[in-house]
Amino acid sequence: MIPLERHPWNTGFTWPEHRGPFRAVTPEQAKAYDEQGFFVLEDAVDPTTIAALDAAIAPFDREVLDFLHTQPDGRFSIAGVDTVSIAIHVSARSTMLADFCAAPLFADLCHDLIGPDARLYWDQAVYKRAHSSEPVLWHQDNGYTYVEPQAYLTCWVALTDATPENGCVEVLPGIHRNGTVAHVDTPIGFQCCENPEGAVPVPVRAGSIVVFSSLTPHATGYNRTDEVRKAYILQYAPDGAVALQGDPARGAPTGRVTQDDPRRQFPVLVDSTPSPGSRLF
Ligand SMILES: O=C(O)CCC(=O)C(=O)O
Repeated sequence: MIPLERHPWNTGFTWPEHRGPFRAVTPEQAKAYDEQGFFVLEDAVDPTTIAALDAAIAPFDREVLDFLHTQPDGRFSIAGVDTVSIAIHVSARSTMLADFCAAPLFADLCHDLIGPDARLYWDQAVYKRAHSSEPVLWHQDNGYTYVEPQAYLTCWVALTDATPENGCVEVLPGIHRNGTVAHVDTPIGFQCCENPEGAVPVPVRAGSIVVFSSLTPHATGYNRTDEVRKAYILQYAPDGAVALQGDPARGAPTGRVTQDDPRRQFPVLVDSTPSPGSRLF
């Protein structure tokens, strides 16, 4: 295993093993999640729903592209008209997307991999533009915003086929078990390693979901094709999760913000019961 440096705020982490009983995952998938930090739910979302997601996200992606076109060089943070467009918190603006995020499949995944009480923590559509000019660098999701508990759940829903040619997810197995590692802040995003040995490309068909931990280092390469590669990314955290504020290079966190914004961080599982009705708009 690559000896990546620990994040300064990561002291005393123990990976929570998943022992069941399970509702959505097989024992083999739970084992893969525990040992490798990821697995794939093949063809989990039907083509009609994928088309509906694509249609629901389209105006938000258009809005992001219009905004990026007003920015110097068409760029804002890691996004750019010639690289990747990222539409965040779209479930707060679409009943269809909110319902999708609260669907029984995700409530059951939360039950299996998060615990009895879970909320949507974050959702975003990430569209890698045709012939994109940059990769998404190797990072853990918890390397961007440091959340506690550190281990939350990312579901990368492929809206188009994702291949090595158009920038599918690549993961680095095993690292997740040590918790959050140190990241450097580069002009094109946070980075925890470069060209790591043992990286695994995860090509998937549209409708499949790459399920991985917030602690699983991952990256996506260039899109070398003529078509946009589309993904809708849903993240779930235990109820009561907090985001730590501050600069890890400058010492201890300066604040803790509970992740329970009712507009976009609604409960999906309450006391092990799916809770789509508890969304607020
Ligand atoms: O979908 C992508 O290209 C990368 C997305 C990603 O790594 C993320 O949102 O953390």
